Amino acid sequence: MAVTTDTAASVDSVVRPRGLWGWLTTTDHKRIGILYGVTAIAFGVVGGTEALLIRLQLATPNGEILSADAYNQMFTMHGTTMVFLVVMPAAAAFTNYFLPILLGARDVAFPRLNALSYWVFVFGGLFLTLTFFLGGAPDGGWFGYAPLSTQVPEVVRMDYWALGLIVLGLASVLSSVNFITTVLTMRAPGMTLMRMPVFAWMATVVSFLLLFSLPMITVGLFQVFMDRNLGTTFYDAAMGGEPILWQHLFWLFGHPEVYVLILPAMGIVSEVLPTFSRKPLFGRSFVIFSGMAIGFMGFGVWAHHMFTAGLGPVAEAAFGLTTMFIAVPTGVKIFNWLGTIWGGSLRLNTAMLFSLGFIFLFVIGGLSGVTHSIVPSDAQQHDTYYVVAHFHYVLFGGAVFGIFSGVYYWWPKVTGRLLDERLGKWHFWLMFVGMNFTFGPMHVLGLNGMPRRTYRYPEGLGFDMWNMMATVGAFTIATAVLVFLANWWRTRTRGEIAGPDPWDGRTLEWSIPSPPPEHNFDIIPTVVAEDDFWHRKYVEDDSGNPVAREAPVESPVSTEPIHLPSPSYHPVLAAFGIFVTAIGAVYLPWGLLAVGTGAVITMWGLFGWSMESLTRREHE
Ligand code: HEM
Ligand SMILES: [Cu+2]
Repeated sequence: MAVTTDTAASVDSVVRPRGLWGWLTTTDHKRIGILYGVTAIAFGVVGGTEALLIRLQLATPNGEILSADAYNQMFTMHGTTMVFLVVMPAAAAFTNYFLPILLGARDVAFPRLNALSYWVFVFGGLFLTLTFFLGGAPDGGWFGYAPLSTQVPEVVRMDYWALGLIVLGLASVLSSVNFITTVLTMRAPGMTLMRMPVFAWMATVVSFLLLFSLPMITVGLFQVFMDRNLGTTFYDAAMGGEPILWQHLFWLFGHPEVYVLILPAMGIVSEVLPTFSRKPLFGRSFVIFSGMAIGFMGFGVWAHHMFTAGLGPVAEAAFGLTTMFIAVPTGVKIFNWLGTIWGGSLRLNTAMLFSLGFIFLFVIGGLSGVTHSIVPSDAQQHDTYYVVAHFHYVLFGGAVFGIFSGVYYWWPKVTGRLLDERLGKWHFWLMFVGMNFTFGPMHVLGLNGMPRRTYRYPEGLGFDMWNMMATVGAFTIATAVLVFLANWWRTRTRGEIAGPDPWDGRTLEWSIPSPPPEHNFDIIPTVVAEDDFWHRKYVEDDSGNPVAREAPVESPVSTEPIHLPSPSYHPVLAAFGIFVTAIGAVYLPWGLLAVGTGAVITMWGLFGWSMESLTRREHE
């Protein structure tokens, strides 16, 4: 390999606790990334089980598995869980682990803030899930429309929902600030913005999206909470309030959010395709700029979720048009990916298959999305299974397939071992077939008029066969997930040992050992080109084909001491305080005691945190 790794660099002598305490107090971005990933998988099992229960209930007419009330909880928690507790943290796992490495940095800009955002996220997720055991889970749908979210204040379900999302939003704001600062200040010498890997770019766009969209829903959620508990009437039409206001605030966040879910997957695919096509990404700057364009335009299309709310012809025409336009940068990316594969020498391993599956499924989801931008068709499709088909092609076929592509691609870097390819291919094909069986028929169901969020349907409407197919598909997906978990289990001990660069990669993470040492780089690399690591290994011959360098470029060996952030329990403590505060807020007025206690714990955490930094950072 190209870079010397026998470490002459000495890491400074902060004592690092082992075991559970080590994980609780870690400030290492790689460990935090692993925590995010494992947590996302755990919540994925929860959200997937909810989906299976939904599908069992709908498998046959007049389903008897769930009551109407239980069904409402299931789809609400399924949607909320999948969006906020599975896909977002899975993306955060990759960003935490790889953003610093891709930039040639030793950590994120604010390591303890990073830990705080993880712990706030975990407690927010627990808080939301806790309600299953406290008299019922949220049941107002993942977009919590008023009055569904504001009525019945004596039942606490939607209080948990509103406060849970506020807490989760806080976690996302914290990590967004951290990632943006990291990108702006921590890049290795020579790593210009345009030389940043596309995944790092997409993570940056996502961070800005979150930073600008979360304040809107946070305000909206506080108003939901106040309407429920403090006698305000923001969303109460009978008292002069306006339920449509909630829809605006929700979708001003909610539409950018769908790009928060999909852009990381697009970033992953943009790393995987070049590696396994043995070609640089085609039209790299177009991929980056179209990602930014999607980010900007994502804020201008929110009302396409509200065409049936009666916004009037001008607004409907305007939002229909912006929605059609946003398909353009998306299409640009697809052509760039196809251009990357075109004429490449493809290696069809599991990571690559998931990326190709992503392109295929995402195109289907994108096209059905364009049909929603046509207002009269949307009026027909709205709240039918056609919409459910659309967003699952994007979220499952797109986001989840992209994430699995990243899992197979980066697993050897994180664990030092390769996932088994034979099991991986089983995983891919079962998931690909299952996904199409599950969500393909939903297009037909929707066009035939089956409404979404309905817990039962009578016989003889032409729904029966398609629903059965969808349920069989869902269990096929579940089988695929089991194959993946088995692969993970097997790989722990029997997986093939991966060298530092198992795929002949292009970017900096492949220049360091697998798994990387705590300090990532012995010497911070100096970057001279896009895909810098590739150019250290290859030169081009006269016809532009890569030829391996005879003597790979060696990095010098460092003797400088390396400072790493010290472990700290203060982030967990502060996050726990926020959790206690939120629980107290659900049970006002006597919950005020817990609100106060939680606030004290949080302040204690933050105070200890600020004291500790002065004593430990001797090198800066
Ligand atoms: C095994 C995979 C999955 C199956 C079988 C499945 C199935 C379903 C079903 C049947 C519904 C109810 C539709 C309705 O009544 O409106 C639903 C809703 C939903 N699903 Fe999935 N889903 C799966 C994976 C995912 C993933 C990965 C996401 C990613 C973010 C997701 C996001 C949503 C959302 C946001 C809703 C809307 C919930 C609501 O109406 O409040 N699902 N899903
Ligand atoms: Cu939208």
